Amino acid sequence: MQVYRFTGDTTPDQVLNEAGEVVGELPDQAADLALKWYPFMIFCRRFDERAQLLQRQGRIGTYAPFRGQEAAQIGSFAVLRRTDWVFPTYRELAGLMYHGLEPAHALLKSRGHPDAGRMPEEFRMAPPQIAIAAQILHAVGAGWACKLQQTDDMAVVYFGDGATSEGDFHEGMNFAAVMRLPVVFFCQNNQYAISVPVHRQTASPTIAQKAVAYGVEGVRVDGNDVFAVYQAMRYAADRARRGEGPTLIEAVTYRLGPHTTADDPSRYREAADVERWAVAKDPLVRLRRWLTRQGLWDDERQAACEAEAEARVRQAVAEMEAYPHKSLEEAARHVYAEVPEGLALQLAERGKEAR
Ligand SMILES: Cc1ncc(C[n+]2csc(CCOP(=O)(O)OP(=O)(O)O)c2C)c(N)n1
Ligand SMILES: [Mg+2]
Repeated sequence: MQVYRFTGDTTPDQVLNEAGEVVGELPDQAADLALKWYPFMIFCRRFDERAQLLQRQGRIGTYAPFRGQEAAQIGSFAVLRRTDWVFPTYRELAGLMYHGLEPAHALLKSRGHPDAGRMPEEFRMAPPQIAIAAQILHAVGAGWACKLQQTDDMAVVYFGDGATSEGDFHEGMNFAAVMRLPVVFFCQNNQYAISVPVHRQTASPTIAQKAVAYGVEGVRVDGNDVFAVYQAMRYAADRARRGEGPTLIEAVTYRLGPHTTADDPSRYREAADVERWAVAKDPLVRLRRWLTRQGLWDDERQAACEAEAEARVRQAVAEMEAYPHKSLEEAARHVYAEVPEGLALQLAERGKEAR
């Protein structure tokens, strides 16, 4: 009797350990890459903290923090070309801004602004998906189009650990594998789907191993190690562009903030656990340690970089607040080609109230 049982190693790949020491293969031009990435990671961290405060001040609505996941996002987006198709969730703002989305635009979603979902035409970026895992099917379709058009572009879909319990994940993986499509399935395993921890989400020891059943390659990487993420994404992208089919990447990371500004994580997770990830495993701390060892970083640079990040965040907030408002009517018309009767009635009622 042949019994299929997982006997693999669950340790994620690393290039830098938590002390910032090299334990794997650094990419070429690692120093140049790190000097580009690290300041951007600082900017993203400040952006994220500020967005949460803006919500508390009532200046924006619900916001989903990505704090702790900067390396997973920036390390993977760094591999993408402008012509690749990107299908993000609501938690990928660091990656999207790295790809070129204006920070002010990135905040529009939390303002409920109709333009938030209108991604700039110079990118092949779908609007952030809220319905869990639905974008996986769109990405597979885009990957199929890339293949039919015989380009070497690819589609990359971002999703969380929770999304792997949805049917869309299984359908997407299966179809992409059978059709050998150029799709990278990038799962940020941030340990939680709102309050549900990953061990209650799946009985698999890893998410990466789910790839095996579909005939897809699976990679489990330390998502807080920007070099390791970059290497894994390069591997997957090279396979996709060479016509070798899809790869599932599981980036093991941690959501340092709440699920959204409407969530209180102290009700379902231990402060000590959060502290462990926030202190020992912070992706920014790890990269800074490596840069410092290389003699490429010091307190003075850090201070200058923080000041620059602060100025950039300030400017983004000012631009977001100066962005022209839309009327309720325009917001309704933006959603529907023809305003449905119920909504038309409500708009008419509101018009009467305003008079
Ligand atoms: C189809 C669907 N079901 C439920 C929800 C409610 N919901 C919003 S976020 C979320 C958790 C998703 O967790 P995960 O996929 O791990 O992504 P994360 O938020 O951790 O980035 C759920 C259940 C939804 N948006 N869509
Ligand atoms: Mg999650």
